[in-house]
Amino acid sequence: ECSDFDECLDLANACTPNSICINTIGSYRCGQCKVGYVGNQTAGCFPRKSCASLSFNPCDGNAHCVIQRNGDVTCACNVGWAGNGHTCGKDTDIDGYPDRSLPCMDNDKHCKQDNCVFTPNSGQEDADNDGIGDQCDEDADGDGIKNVE
Ligand SMILES: [Ca+2]
Ligand SMILES: [Ca+2]
Ligand SMILES: [Ca+2]
Ligand SMILES: [Ca+2]
Repeated sequence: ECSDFDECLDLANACTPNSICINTIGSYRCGQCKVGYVGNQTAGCFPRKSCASLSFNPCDGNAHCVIQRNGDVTCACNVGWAGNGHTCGKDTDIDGYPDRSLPCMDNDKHCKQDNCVFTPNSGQEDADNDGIGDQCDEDADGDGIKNVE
């Protein structure tokens, strides 16, 4: 008499990790990824990115998690904070640029320091390129003569 052997219990990784294994009489089958995982038997099953999942929380403490229409998860800084969502810094004038430059400044312009910290200038215009935004540059065109004169 032959008895069935449960490959799902007795073989480590009979199916790709985190996928469903179904024992059958004399054999076994591999099914879909388990709930909360995406992928397939050949590519592997990986944790589904989710704002609710504790194992996947890439957002800054001052950011919130956003699920895009295509299922991607992104982070956005909360109101009063600016940055790329993974790193957020205080944004006093709420124009989307932080009061101080953030470590992500090489990759995202919204991590660069606001060139006019207390005046909203979401365009960061700086006609004379001296690093002081037009909105608070006493000599916006850099010709040596103050705006008021
Ligand atoms: Ca700002
Ligand atoms: Ca500003
Ligand atoms: Ca300037
Ligand atoms: Ca001037």
